[in-house]
Amino acid sequence: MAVVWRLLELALVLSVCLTPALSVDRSNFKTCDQSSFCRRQRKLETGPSQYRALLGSAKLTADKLEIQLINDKTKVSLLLEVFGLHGNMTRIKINELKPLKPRYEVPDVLVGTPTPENLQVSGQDDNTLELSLGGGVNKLLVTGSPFRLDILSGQDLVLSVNSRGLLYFEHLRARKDTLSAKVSSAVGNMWHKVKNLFSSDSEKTDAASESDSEIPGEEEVVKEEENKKEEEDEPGMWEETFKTHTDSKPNGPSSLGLDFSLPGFEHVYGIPEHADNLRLRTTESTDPYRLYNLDVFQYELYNTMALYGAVPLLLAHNIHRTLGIFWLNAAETWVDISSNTAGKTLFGTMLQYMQGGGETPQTDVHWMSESGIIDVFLLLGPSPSDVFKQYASLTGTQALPPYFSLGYHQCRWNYNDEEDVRSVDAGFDEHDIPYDFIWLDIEHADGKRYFTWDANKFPTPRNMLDGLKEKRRKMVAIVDPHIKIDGGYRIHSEIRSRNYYVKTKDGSDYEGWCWPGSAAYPDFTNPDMRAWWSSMFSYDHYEGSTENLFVWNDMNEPSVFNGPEVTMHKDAVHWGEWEHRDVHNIYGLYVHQATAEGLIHRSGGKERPFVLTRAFFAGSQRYGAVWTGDNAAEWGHLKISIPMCLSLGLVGISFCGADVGGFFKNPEPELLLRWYQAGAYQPFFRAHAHLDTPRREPWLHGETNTDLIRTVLRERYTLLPYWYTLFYNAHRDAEPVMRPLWVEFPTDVSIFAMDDQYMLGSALLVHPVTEANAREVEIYLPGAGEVWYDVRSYQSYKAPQKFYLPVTISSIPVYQRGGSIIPRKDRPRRSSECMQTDPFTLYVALDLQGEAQGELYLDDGHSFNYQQNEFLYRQFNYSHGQLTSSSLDLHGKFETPAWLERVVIIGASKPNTISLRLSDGTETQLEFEYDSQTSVLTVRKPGVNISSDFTMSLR
Ligand code: NBV
Repeated sequence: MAVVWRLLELALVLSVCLTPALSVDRSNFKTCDQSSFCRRQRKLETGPSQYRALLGSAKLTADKLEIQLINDKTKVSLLLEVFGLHGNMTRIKINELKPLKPRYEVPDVLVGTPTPENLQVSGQDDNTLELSLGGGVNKLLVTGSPFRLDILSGQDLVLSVNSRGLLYFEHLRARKDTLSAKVSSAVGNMWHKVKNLFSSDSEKTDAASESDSEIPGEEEVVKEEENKKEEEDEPGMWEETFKTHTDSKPNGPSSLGLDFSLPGFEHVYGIPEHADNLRLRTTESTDPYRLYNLDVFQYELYNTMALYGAVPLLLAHNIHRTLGIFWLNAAETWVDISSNTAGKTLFGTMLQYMQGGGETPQTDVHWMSESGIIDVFLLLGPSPSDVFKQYASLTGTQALPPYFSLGYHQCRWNYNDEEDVRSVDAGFDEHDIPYDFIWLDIEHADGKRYFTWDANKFPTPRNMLDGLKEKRRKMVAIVDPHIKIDGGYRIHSEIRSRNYYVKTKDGSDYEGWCWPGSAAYPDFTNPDMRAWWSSMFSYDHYEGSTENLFVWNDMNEPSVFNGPEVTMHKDAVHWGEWEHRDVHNIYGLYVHQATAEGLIHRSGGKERPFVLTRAFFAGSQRYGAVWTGDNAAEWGHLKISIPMCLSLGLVGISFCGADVGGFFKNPEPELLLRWYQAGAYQPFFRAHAHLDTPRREPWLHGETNTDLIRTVLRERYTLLPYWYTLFYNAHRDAEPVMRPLWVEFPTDVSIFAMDDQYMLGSALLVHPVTEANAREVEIYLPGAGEVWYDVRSYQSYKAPQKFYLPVTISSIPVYQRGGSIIPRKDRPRRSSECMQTDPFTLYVALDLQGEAQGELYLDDGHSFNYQQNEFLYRQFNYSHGQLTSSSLDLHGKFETPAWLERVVIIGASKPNTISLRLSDGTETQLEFEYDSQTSVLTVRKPGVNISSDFTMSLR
């Protein structure tokens, strides 16, 4: 067996090494047509819905409206629940009125029960019920026949649900002509009985509580339901075969789908993860966007295929409004996007508009999931930041990362042994290049038994970690969720004896092939399993680990080499008897969560964790960082890292990065350099490389390149105070760190699809060079009446302005927005921790009115003490020749020796004198220099502690 496995491993590695051009083997992954529920749903035709809402059955309680829906063809009844939610949100749930057995409702994603808001009936006629939402700002119209929902804001139609009649709900049914049918129906009945035995009166299931229902007209409905006509079975409903794998589908068809129409919207975004542009394409002539966490070997660019993670949140934006549709379902999901302007040129659309003949542009979105229920949140904005806050109120915000995790990470598959680690670490010092983390991949562990060390290569892990600690640096080791089946491996034996593994449909432990050979998969959906896993990170369990060792979860889609589509069989069984089908997309989140909680736990709840994950779902932002998986050393992959991270930022996951240099293949020096230059301006900054590639540490590419990479890395480190402040704002207020231009300039239509440049916070615009041999780059600086400054030359540009910027190999086009203040630390050091008490410089970029504002957030950078107010949150304000520093949060108290060493005012005129006054009234005169060429005023040594209130006056 071991020999077979070695051969298989060799074949895998060779296939990686020998593949000349990179392209995914598409035949390994399903198309919509090969996924039977997608095929069934996609062939539905738009038109009047088959469903009727029985308005007579409406039951309005303080926080929700319930109405029964009936399918006029099949006579199957559904229950619609509509919730008005605080903060301009509406939730719609649709489930079967009487499912044969419970259907999965995604737990653990919502951070709490969303706060309800009163719904009131504000109008009614034979076929319509009008409800007021959000204190009357919005209205919800429920149309009985054909069933649809419309949300209006004032007189404007914002969004319609089921207006194209694609509501589809495959009710659970007994399989015809088989014994299993009788069994499953008996199981269903039994479930109702058992549930009623244990539930409180209010929770009793419909089957038992029919007679005392308060819903008028229900009797009539229930009778109709009894007459339900089963549709004919179609191929794939009860069994589905893909390549050599057969999905046994014991529950039969269970899919659901719903359409949403967005009048007035032409730009939609989100639903990562796909290697595609920021603006979602229409999918009329391609497959829908697929959300199904998959380990895709050598993924292709610009298509709708699923990748490692899935966040079912779609955003729509126009000049008046931003809105979101959050589809809370963890099963395989496909999203079709169509538009009535698709295929028309911009000119054609405009002409139609000007001639008055044009229909309103509209985007239609059709969601389809394989199982579960329909549970969808409509986030009504209206501004981009409202939508971010609304989504964060449901799923949480970005965890505040440890400060040092925003530094540079040096990774490769593999750093081979302790000596290798020592010499790479020393290389950084020899070449005077800062870095914070060195990473270990799968071979560091003993035979890929995670939580252990290879005794030959890493005999003294603690010494190695202590060596790094002395230099104030850290390490990350990989811990994957596939566990080697080996009786002598403690982790395996414990999981097995505790019965924590995912099961096959027949009840045995599910086994698959992965890196360690035959492996089993802990059931992370089980809270007890997660708690146990977390406890494995304590220092006594994870031998050789220390507080400067952090973790990386790879392969957590989960990746199963010999499974269908390289993942787990859908009929595998999880905790609570749920099928893998139901939980697939949330599995990776649970792995990440349990790991992050493990790191918190090992510190007694004191220290913030750093955990990187490849698979993710809605809510993963709460647990750490995400990277875009196995990209390639190709220019296209560098370019697409921008929209991929922007899309993640829009759905709450700000801590995103792509492997710098490209994972597969070998980057030429120019590509590697350009990638460093781009990566330095992306939130998670890690170089990584495939095991087969030549070494590529920063100093291996000639002196000039080493110098250039050093410059970039130092630039990253100077900006860490700004990055950290942005992460605090992401953590506190759900603001994406890396954001599309339209988030900052929401009415400039020309930038709605732009994804070769973006904003970092609201102050920096970045346009990395992503083309080979670039001589110039087309820059667009938005914002009527605004001004921008090149951060290196200080050249100013009035906006809006488009121009070609000549570039050299050292250029990284970055512009500071007039009106902003950016805190920096300009002294180069070995690592971010070495900079902790270093002084600050403020870069004040004046707008055309001579004003500017900015912020600085600061704390100890590693603990949770900030939650006890141990932080500083400063505001800087420049106006009328005065720079003031004050506290933005009076509760925050954090002591730091760091002082202000310089203030650089860009776009300034020359003053005669500059004085600094402290809050105790003391005043000092300051030295300064003025460069009339660039209009830059440099104020030397204000010398105040960064936490002091002060006023600096220019006269
Ligand atoms: O653990 C090995 C690699 C890892 O370096 C990479 O970052 C992951 O995305 N891992 C995938 C498994 C092998 C990929 C060919």
